[in-house]
Amino acid sequence: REVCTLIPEAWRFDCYPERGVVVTKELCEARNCCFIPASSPSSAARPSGRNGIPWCFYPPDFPSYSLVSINDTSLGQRGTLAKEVKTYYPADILTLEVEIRHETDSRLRVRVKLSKEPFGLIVKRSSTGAVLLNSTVAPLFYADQFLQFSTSLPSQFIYGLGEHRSTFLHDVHWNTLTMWARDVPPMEQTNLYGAHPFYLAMEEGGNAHGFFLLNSNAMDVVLQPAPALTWRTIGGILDFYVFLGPDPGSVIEQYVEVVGYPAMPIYWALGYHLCRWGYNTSDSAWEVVKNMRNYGIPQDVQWNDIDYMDQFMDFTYDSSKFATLPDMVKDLHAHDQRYVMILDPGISSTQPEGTYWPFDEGLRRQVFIKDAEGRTLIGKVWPGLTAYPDFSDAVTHEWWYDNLKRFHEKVPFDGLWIDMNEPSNFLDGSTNGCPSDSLENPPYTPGVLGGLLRAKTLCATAQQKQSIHYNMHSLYGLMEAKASASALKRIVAKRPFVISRSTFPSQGMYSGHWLGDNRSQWKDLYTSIAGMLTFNLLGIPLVGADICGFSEEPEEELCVRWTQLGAFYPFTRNHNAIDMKPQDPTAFSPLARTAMKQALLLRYSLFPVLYTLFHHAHVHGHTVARPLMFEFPKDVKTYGIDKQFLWGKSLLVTPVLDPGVDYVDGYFPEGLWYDYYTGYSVRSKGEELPLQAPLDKINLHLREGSVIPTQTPNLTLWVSSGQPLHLISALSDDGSATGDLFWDDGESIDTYETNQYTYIIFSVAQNVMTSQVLHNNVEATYITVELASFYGVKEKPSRVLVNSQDASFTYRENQVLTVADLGLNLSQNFTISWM
Ligand code: MIG
Repeated sequence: REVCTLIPEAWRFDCYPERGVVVTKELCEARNCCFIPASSPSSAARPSGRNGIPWCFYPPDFPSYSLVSINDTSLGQRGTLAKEVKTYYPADILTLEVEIRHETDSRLRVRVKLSKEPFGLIVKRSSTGAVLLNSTVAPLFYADQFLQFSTSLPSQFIYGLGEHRSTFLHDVHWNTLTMWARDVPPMEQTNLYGAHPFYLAMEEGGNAHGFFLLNSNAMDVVLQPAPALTWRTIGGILDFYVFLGPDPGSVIEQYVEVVGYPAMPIYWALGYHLCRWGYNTSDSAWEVVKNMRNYGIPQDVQWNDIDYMDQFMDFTYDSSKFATLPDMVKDLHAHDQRYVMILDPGISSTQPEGTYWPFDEGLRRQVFIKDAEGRTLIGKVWPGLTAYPDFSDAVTHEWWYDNLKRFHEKVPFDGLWIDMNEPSNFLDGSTNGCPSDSLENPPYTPGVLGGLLRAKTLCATAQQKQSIHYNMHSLYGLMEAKASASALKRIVAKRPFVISRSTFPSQGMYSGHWLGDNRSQWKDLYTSIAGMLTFNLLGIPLVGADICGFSEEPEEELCVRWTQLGAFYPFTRNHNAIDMKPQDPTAFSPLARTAMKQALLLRYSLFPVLYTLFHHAHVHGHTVARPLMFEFPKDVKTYGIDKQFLWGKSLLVTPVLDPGVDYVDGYFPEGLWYDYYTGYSVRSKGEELPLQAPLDKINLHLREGSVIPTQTPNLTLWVSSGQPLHLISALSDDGSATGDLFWDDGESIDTYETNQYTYIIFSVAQNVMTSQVLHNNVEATYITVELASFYGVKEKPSRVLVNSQDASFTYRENQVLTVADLGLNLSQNFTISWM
C-alpha cells in the first residue's frame, strides 16, 4: 500500500512487538498493518531490546479511539473516547473515560480509564511552541492486558526510565527498555532490580519536561529515532503526569512532589560503609574494623551479609561462627560506629514447628503470599524452601516489626539492608509451578529476562492482600522498605537507615539504593556514574555502587580509583562477593591504602556540604549528585556527560575512569572554575581541559560564585561533625559568592518539620563576607568557624576585619586570602571584610 511506503523508517511504530516470532506478511496483514521488511535480516527475530526498524507497523488509518464528548470540569476536562473496531488483543475496552487535570501551574495529569476523529492528546509549551506530547503518532490500545500509547518527543535527549544499565543519556535508536523487578547482575538490555516509568526530556533552548506513567505492571518502553516513545504495559490504567519544568531541576522537584520527598538521612548514612559477603566469622569482620582504626581510615558503619545468619534464616545468628557478634556491635557503638545487617524476604518454611518463630507466627497471622489456590506459596532462596511475607498487608508490617524488635534485643543493629526483594526466587514461580492462564501467559509479554513473568520470582497469579502479584510484583521492594523503615523508626527512635535493592517510585521516602551486583571492572566504574545520576533523578538520592566491584577481583589501581569516585557517591559502601579476596582499604599496599584514606578523609571534610544537599533533597526535591546539564541546561555539550558530575550546584567531580593514566580530560562549562585544593582558577569557554591526576588525587573544582562549609575530618562522622568549620569562598568575576548550611543533631526524626535545626546563609559581595543565621532553633554553639579562605581575591588586601576588628591574614600569589584562628560562634551572625 502506498500509505505504508510513505511512512519514514524512524516513524514506524511496531505493530508486531511479540518476541521470538519471525513476522511474515501474512501475520502482519492479519493485523491490518503495513509490512515492509527491512534490508538487514537481523531485525526479524527479537532476542533483545535492540529491535531495529519494525517490519510490521501501523498504517495512518489504523483504527483508534475518537473523542465522542468532552466537558469542562473545575480542574480541566472530562471526555469519553470510543472506537468500533476491536484490535487483535483480547478484551478490548471500546469506551473509555479520559480526565485531564491541570493540578498545578507546572503539573498536568491525565487519566484514561474504563467508563460505561481519532482521539489524540497534544501538549504544547506555549512560550516556545515545543510539542512535548503528541499521541496521534500511533493508535491507542486499551485492552484488558494490553495498553499502549505512543508519543513524539521534542528531542533525542531522554533520561530516567530506570532501572537499566546504560549511559545516562538513553539511546533512542530502536531501544526497548523493559520494566519488571528482577534479580540479575546489571547487564545492558534487561530489566533490573527496580521499575521507574519516569523520563526527563530536554527541549530546544534548555527547557525540560518530565513524564510519569503511574503504573506498576510489566511494561516495555520503546525509544525510536523519530524521536518517539511508546509505552506498552499489560495492566492497570493509563494514568500519567506531565511536569512542565521549565528547567531540568524543576522537573525533578515537580516529580518528587508527586511521588514523595526523599527522607533526610541519619548523619552516619553519609559516612564510609564496609561490607562483604564471606566474612566467615564475626571476628574476621571485627578484625577489619580494628585494622581500619589502626590505620586511621575513616569508617562509620560495618555491615554483615547473610553469613551471620544461622542457616541463612532471617532473625537468627550463627551462635558459633558469629558468637562474638553482639560484642562486635557493642564495640562499634563504643567507637561511635554503627552496625547494619542484611535481611532477605524469604522466610524458611521447613523448620520443625515451635523452633522458628518468624515462620510459625507468620502462619498464625497469615502474613504470607498465597498461591492461586489459597495455599502458602513456597519458593526457594538461601535458607532452602521459603514463604514470602506480603508487605501489602498492614498485618505483615506488624509481624515484621515484632521480628525486628525481638532480634534487636539480641543484636542491637542500627540499620537494615534489604536484599532479594524483587522478590527473588531460585525457582520459577513456586515449588508447585504456576497455573496456566492469561495472567501467567498474557496475550503479550514484555521483554522480561527469561521470557516469563514468573522467571526467578513468584507466580503472577499469587495472591497478595491488595491484588494479584501480576499487579504488585514491582512494588515488593517499596512495600518491604516501608515496613522496614517504620519498624526501625519505632525500635531505634531515630531516622531509619534502610538500603534496598528493589525500588519503585516513592522509594526515596523510605530507603536508599545500591546498584547491585556489578563487577570489578573499569567499565563498571564508569557506568556507576550514570546509575547514580539516574537515581538522583528518580527521587532516590541516597545511592551508590559497590565500591571496587562486587564480583571478580579488582587490581589495586582500580580499587583506588573506585574509592576516589566512591567518596563522591551519596551512599558510599565497599562491598565484595563471596570467595573474592579482600578489597577493603586495609588489604592493599601502603601507597594504595594511603590514597584511599585521603579520598575518604576528603569526603568526611565535605560532610557539611553533603548534609546540606540532602536537606534540600528532602525539603525541595533537589538532586544531590547532579548532572552538569542541570546547572547548564543551555549548554548542549553537557547533555551527554556521564563521566563527571556535580555535588549540588558548586562542586565538580572529575574522576579517573581508565587504567594506567595520570591525567584526565574534563569538560568545564563556561565560566571560572577553581581547583579545590590550591585555589588556582581556570577560565573556560565551555571546553575540555586536561587535568593532572596522579594515583592519589581525584580532581575537584569549585564553581565561581559558591561558598562551601567544610570540616576537619576524623575517623567517624560523629567526631568530625563536631569539628570547627572552614568556609571556602570561590569568587565570581564580580567578587560575589553564596552558600548555605543546614545543621541539626543529625539523627532525630523530622527536625526540619519540627523546627529543630539551624540554617545559615553565607554570602560574599564587595569584599565582605556575611554569615547570616536565618533559623536557629538548635544549639549550633558548639561549632565554631575557625578558618575562612577566599579564592579569587585579585589584589593583596592591606587590612582584614572580622566583625569590625582587625585580624591577621595571609595572601598567596594564587589569589587566595586566608583568615585563620577565627573562633567565631556559628550560631551568631558575623562579617569578614578586606580592603
Ligand atoms: O543471591 O547476600 O546483591 O550484594 O552480597 C545473592 C548475598 C544474594 C545479592 C546481593 C549481594 C549480596 C548477595 N545477594
